[in-house]
Amino acid sequence: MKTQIGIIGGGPSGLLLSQLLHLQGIDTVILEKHSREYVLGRIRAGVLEHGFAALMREAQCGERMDAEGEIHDGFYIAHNGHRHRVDLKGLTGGNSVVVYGQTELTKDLYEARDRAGGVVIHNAEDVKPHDVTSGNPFLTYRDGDDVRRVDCDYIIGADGFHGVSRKSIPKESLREFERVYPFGWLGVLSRTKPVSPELIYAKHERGFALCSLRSQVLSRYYIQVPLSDTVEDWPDDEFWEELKRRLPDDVAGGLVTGPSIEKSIAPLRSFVAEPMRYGNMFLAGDAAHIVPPTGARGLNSAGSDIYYLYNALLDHYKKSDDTGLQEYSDRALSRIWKAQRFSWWMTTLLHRFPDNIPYDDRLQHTDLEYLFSSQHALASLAENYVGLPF
Ligand code: RFL
Ligand code: PHB
Repeated sequence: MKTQIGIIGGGPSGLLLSQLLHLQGIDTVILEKHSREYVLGRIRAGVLEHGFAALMREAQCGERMDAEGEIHDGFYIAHNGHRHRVDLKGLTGGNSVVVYGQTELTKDLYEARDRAGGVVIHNAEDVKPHDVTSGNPFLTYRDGDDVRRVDCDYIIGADGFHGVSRKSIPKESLREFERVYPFGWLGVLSRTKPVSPELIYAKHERGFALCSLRSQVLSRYYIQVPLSDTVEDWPDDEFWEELKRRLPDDVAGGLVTGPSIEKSIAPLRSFVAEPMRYGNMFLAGDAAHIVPPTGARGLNSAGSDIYYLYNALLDHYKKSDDTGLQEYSDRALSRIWKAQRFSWWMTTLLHRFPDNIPYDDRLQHTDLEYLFSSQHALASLAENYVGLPF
């Protein structure tokens, strides 16, 4: 098989790039390790910055997002039994975020690829990039007993944190930066009315909690848990009791509980691999960087990579201009590091760190006090949360 762009990974990054390029007449093939059902079964992000939403519209995939997604002009931070609203719209001069699940967005992208006859090969085993530093790179994958080959101009590694693309780059050509946090998030999805129409990020001495949602009948809640905990340690009743303990009384009193329809634990990690290019292979999204979910930056950062990469590839094919491709890694990383800083800061601000000394606790408390006493500090939080410009 021959294509212009060979994409490893059929998650949001790979699908969005493929769809945007298709609309410009550029051909792609996506190799995805798992089945579509598996990819769509993962419950992940819920908050889209306005720039990501604009990219979905540009990809002609924004219709359902605009009809069913919710525009949120603010969210709450709770601590010491009280809630403070962060007025995103007021603080940023009119910007907001869209609450629309990654699952739905991925479904919309798959449907768009189907309608356009796009090639997405599922259950592609042993995907490998080859001759990446040559002018003729190619991918191979296994289909049963057959090994198949896809020749392309460029390879895009959009295969997530555990994918093969980053791992195929020689160690001496890549620098990795990492911080692992000593806790995870236990997430529960339930068919219940959300406790609050806007998200609540809650700091509590027992640990962080987040009240989020997918719609007015579908709630998503998270609590900070030790890394040693498993899903089996958290029957639904115990989860709801612990969540209530961590929320202000007036919020906990209004919490509607019900059976969980999904429950999982995600460890928290910050990670960046530099540069995001090796020869003619470009990394995008979680393949190159990970953030703890506290700042809702992960999928949105994948979106900014795709924006830079899409425009760079357009310049290459339409104008024979390779500046964008040459500068891709630097441009993407400049924004990525800002998302890293913000996610690290939100995580540090709101979680309970088991090894904190009393001095650290006082600083954490002061950080929050300062935030709600300064319009400048709040504006900085808000401009990062709605997404810095691409
Ligand atoms: P993905 O989604 O991991 O997709 C990668 C795809 O590549 C496939 N793959 C391979 N294919 C072929 N060969 C191989 N060897 C392969 N190895 C892997 C995988 O099967 C998969 O289909 O990466 P992508 O596309 O870069 O998208 C990134 C986002 O998924 C991620 O950043 C977000 O989900 C992070 N995130 C959030 N981001 C936000 O912007 N806002 C949020 O509110 C938010 N909440 C979250 C989150 C992530 C979470 N978890 C579980 C990590 C909440 C949670 C709990
Ligand atoms: C979610 O709804 O899954 C969600 C929302 C905000 C975050 C993280 C996750 O910061």
